[in-house]
Amino acid sequence: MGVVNVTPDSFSDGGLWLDADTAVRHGLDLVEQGADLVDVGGESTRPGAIRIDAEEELRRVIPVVTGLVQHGVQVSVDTMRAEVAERAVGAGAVLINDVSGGRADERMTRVAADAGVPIVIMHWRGHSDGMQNLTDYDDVVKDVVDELGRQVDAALAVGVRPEQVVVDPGLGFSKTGEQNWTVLAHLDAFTALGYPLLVAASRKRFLGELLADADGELRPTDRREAATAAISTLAARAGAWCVRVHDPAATADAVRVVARWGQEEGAS
Ligand code: PMM
Repeated sequence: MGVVNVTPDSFSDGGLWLDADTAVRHGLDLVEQGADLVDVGGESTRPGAIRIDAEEELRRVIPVVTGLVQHGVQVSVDTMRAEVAERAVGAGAVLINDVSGGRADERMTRVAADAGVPIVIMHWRGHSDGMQNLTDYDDVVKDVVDELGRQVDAALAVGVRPEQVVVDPGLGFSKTGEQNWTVLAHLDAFTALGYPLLVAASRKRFLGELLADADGELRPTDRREAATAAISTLAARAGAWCVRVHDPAATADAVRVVARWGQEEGAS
């Protein structure tokens, strides 16, 4: 899954694809690089981000979804708003990616149930302006799996079918850098939920921290690609169905390597 953030303020590509034509061209470029899906979002979820209104989100997202669908691209919509999801699916989006996993807008799961498209249920404790104050866990893996399981149950209760569900641990959402690493090392606990797993580590701050220079200066976002590809490899190896990345070229190759490696193991 390649990412097109139609936002002025996303942490790694904010402001680059704000114009709809530029965003569509970028989406096509992601497909060229090997992305099977292009995730279009109009609202930044970076820590501390302030929400925009629905009208502005629709204005940013719908023309880009429409443009990419016209080019035959499989589009997912990254939104916490049922109205945006509904309009995007109407414009041809094939997947709803809700980072709040149905918790920000109570109508979201019903929209997904009615539309019949897959929905990403991400582990989520609260909006971006306060989420980094919500990082207390007794056991981060167990607690995140349990809470995510409850979010899935809530979606199923309003009519989302099990085969529509994709789960995501939500790296960086109400999680410290250390907690992200612990979650990544235990992806088996998430695949055990029995749904396809999406992992979105691309360029996130914890990679900048890992690769910081001797003065503690974080590695800039545009130089976190090799680390992102390494995580894509390990996540695919751990059974992830999808990895969400900003620059798919290296990741697309990495997942092919993992698939080929796995075939060999299956044959022996
Ligand atoms: N992270 C971001 C945005 N959308 N969607 C899913 N499913 N999982 C994530 O972890 C996730 C997401 C924030 O990153 P961005 O600003 O680079 O898009």
